Amino acid sequence: MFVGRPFDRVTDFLGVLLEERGLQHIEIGKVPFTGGVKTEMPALSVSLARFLRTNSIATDYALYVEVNGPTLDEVRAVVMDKSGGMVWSDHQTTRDKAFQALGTPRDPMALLVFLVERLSPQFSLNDETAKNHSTKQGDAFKASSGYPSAGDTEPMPARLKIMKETRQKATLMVLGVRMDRTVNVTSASDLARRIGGTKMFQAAVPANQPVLLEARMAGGDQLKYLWTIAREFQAYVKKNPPDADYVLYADYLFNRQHWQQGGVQFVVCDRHGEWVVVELTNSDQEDYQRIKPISAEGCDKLLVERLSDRLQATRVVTLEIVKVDSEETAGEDGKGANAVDGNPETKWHTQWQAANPAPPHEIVIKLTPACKIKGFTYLPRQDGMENGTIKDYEFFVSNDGKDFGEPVKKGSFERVKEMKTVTFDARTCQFIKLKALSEINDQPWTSVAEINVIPD
Ligand SMILES: [Ca+2]
Repeated sequence: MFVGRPFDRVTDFLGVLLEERGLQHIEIGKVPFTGGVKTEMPALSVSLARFLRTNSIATDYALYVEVNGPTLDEVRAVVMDKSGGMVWSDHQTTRDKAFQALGTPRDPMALLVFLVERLSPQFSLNDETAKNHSTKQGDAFKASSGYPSAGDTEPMPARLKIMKETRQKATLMVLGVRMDRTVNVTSASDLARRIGGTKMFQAAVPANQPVLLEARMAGGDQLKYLWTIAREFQAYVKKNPPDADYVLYADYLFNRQHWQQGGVQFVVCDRHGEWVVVELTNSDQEDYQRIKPISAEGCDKLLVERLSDRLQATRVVTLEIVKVDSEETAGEDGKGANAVDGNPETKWHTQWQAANPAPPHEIVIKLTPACKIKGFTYLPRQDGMENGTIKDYEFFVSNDGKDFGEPVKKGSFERVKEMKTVTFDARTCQFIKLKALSEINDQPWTSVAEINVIPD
């Protein structure tokens, strides 16, 4: 028990130090006691005894500590029993050898460590008692500092395990994607669609009314920021039980010119508001460096990959265009990269304005990481036109991007707009190539809204 200024950081820290030495049943005083300042030790003791007799305490003993002077040249401590009987007192100043040994300038925290060393024998605290110390004060200290406590993070792996086991039947709802202090339905829907696309959860449904959290970054401390978001989101979910097994909140900070500046934070809670995944990623990390997010789409991609990693679900494969034999970039935005941007509205289209090169046309895509795939999907252009829609095709895989050998599959697509799924005996590869031999109306073009692979 300490009688100090309530919620004072120094008082809290002293509690943590004593707890770490093995002291049990520590409480921080709620009523401030300031009677000692500028009085002599005997007067301080009288005044503290009076305080204890008028303010009953929940513990057997009370500890009062002062660190005084502009250069912190004095430490005074008094331990009394709950009825005000003196147990121990200590008064250390710059005249004392042990105190001098602390050197200058003195740090208040170092003085507390010094005090705890002197106090430990009074409570029979030693290395043995320190071994099995409680973490209550430490947890409270961390929570008030904004960082997670062991009590916060320890149950999370068990919850994650449950989420892994039940995810095929579980629903996950995106309650908000916050960017630049705003949140909207479209970004939540986009992220939900991307998560749904990975088949990590049975369904990912967007909320109609996204939640705008208040948490703000302070002092550039991303970890603290993440946990501020986590706590605020948890409070929201507990107050507003969701119609889903899991809920997700994302927060993106990005700079469209400089990918290094930013961070992606996200929190997944179960329907009771308990944390399952609390994650951040920034330019110090491999996935961030690889994806280089400068847009909401990039941040979505990063988040989905992280979530997938945590679930150890079918790993999300990143597709990247290596080359296309032809692309129209003047008459429209028909660049090859549009075939793997995750957006069904954009497409790769071979050249049609200045020239109309004849098929076959081909697109080569790199997979990161190399993985075992058992098929691919082809989504034809989704607008009202058919130009470029593939009829006959050959599909190849390769480890080095040069030698593609014989096709692993060849066939003909039907004349429908729906996504086509082609499967074959699973192959490990790093590169794929789709070769379009003909177009459904025998025109010279090829177009692709999206290509994706089906991991084994
Ligand atoms: Ca596209």
